[in-house]
Amino acid sequence: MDLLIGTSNAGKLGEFQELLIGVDLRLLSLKDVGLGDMDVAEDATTLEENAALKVKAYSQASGLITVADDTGLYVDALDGRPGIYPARYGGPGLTPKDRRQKLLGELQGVPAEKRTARFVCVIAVANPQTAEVTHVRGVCEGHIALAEDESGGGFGYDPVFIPEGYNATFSSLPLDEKNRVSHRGRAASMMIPILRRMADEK
Ligand code: ITT
Repeated sequence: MDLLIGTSNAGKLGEFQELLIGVDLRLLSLKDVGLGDMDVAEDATTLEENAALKVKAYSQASGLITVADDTGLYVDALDGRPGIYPARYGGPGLTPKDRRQKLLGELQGVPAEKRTARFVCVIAVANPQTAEVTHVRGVCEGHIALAEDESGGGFGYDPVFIPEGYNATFSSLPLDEKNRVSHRGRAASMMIPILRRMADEK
């Protein structure tokens, strides 16, 4: 079965490709199907609705079974900000590094034990034939580091997020290790049986 990975974020795409190794699917990216420039307005108020908006738009445009995710980052000391829209945190035109610096700046003076945070990832799958959308949700607890990890790995907020049980940020973990404990990895482990069933029914 062909499966379209509906994301324009290269970091997410790489993680999905690694997470789905060993599942008997032919993975396609938006670029592979000529939808590399397609933009979907994410204007809903929940991760589930935003994931559904993406997955429906990409599956209808491609005619393919599609997965997409919407991810939030919730920092307790900031009353849950960045929240559902971490890609927009700090305003338009910022780089991911600018947004991380903004987050560290807002947390200046907050001690390590009060920097608790969690990533929440909702993965949705849509079948264009039935228009059916199914969601799964994965959570990764952790805390925001005191400073940016300059090791260069990962994407987005990885250089400032330390998952529970680790002394290192997501940036410095090998991808298979991040995927074992991450929000996206946990959601994917629930999504894989659903994808296998869809492939069997094809
Ligand atoms: P798509 O909608 O095309 O998938 P996006 O980057 O806009 O790409 P989101 O709307 O889900 O995706 O935004 C999530 C933001 O949180 C974005 O800035 C990401 O860089 C960041 N993010 C998501 N997953 C992350 C992860 O596993 N580690 C670090 N940052 C992450």
